Amino acid sequence: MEEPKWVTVKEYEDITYKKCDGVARIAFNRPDVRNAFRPKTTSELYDAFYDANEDVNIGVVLLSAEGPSTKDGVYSFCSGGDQKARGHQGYVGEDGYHRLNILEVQRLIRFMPKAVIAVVPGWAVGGGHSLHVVCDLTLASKEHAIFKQTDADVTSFDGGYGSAYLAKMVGQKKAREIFFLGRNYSAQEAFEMGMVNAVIPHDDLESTAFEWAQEILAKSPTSIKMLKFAMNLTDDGMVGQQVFAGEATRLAYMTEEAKEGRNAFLEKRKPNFDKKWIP
Ligand code: S0N
Repeated sequence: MEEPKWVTVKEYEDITYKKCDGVARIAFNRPDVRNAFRPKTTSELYDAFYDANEDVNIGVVLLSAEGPSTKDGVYSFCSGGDQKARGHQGYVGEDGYHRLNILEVQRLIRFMPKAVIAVVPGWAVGGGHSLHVVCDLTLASKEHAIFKQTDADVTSFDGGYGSAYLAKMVGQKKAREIFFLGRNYSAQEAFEMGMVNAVIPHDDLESTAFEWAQEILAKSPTSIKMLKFAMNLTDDGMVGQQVFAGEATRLAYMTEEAKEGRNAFLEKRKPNFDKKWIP
C-alpha cells in the first residue's frame, strides 16, 4: 500500500492531528514526558476527537503517539495524567483551575459512531493504559510496547472503563493482577490476555494501522456503527441503550410510517399508519 499523505488539520501544542483518505490520526506529542497528559492535552484531544466525530468523510480514528523521546530515545503511547501538573486538589490547568477532562475524551471515543484504533508504539501506562482499553482495537509495537498500570502507585485511579471494563476484556483475576501489582507486560503478553488485537513489528506499526483502517472503511458504515453500539450496550447501562436506541430512531425516520407521522402533524390530521404489523 502507498504511504498515506497525511494533511495536518490543526496545529496544537500537545498533540498532532492529521487526516488522510477517510482516516484521522490523533497523536500525543509530549514524548519527553512519556506522552503524559495535562489539562491542555485533554482539551486538545477532545477538540480533535470532536472534529473527527463530526467529519462525515472520516470513518476511522487512529489514536497514536509521536516520538521517541529526544532525551533517551524511548517510545511511549501515553503515561497517563501528568504528575507534575497535579496539585493538592488534582490536576491544575493553565487557568489555575483543577480539572482533567480525560474521562470526557474516553466517552467521546466510546460513543463515537466510528472505529477508534489505539496504535501503541511504546509505554501505555496509567491513564494511557485506560485509553487503549477504551479504544475499539489496539495494535502494539512488538519491540517497544509495554503495558503497565501505575494508578495504585500514585493514587490517581480510573474506576471506570480503565479497570472495570478491562476486567471484562481480560478476566477478573488478570485485571486485578494488572492493577494490584502494577507489573510490565509486553505486547505479546497483552495479546495473549486479549487486550491487544495484533503485535506488529515496530517499523510497520503505523502503516499496518492505516491498512486496518482502510479495511474497516470498506465496510458498511451503518453496520460498523450499529455493531460498535451493540457491543457497548451491555456494559454501558441506560446510556448504552440511549446511544443504540438513538440510532434506531434515526433509521426509523427513513420509513414511510415516519413520514406519515410528521406529515399528519404538519397537515393537522390524524395519521394513517397503513396498519401493517411487520413481524
Ligand atoms: C511511564 C514510565 C513507566 C516510564 O518509565 P521510564 O522509561 O523509566 O521513564 P522515566 O524516567 O520515569 O520518565 C521519563 C521522563 O518522563 C516523565 N514522566 C513520565 N511519566 C510522567 C507522568 N505521568 N507525568 C509527568 N511526568 C512523567 C518523568 O518524570 C521523566 O522526566 P525527567 O526526565 O524530567 O525526570 C514511568 O515514567 C512512570 O511510571 N510514569 C508515571 C505513570 C503514572 O503514574 N501515571 C499516572 C497514573 N494515573 C493516571 O493516569 C490517572 C488518570 C486520570 O487522570 C484519571 C482517570 C480516571 C479518573 C480520574 C482521573 C483523574 O485523576 O482525574
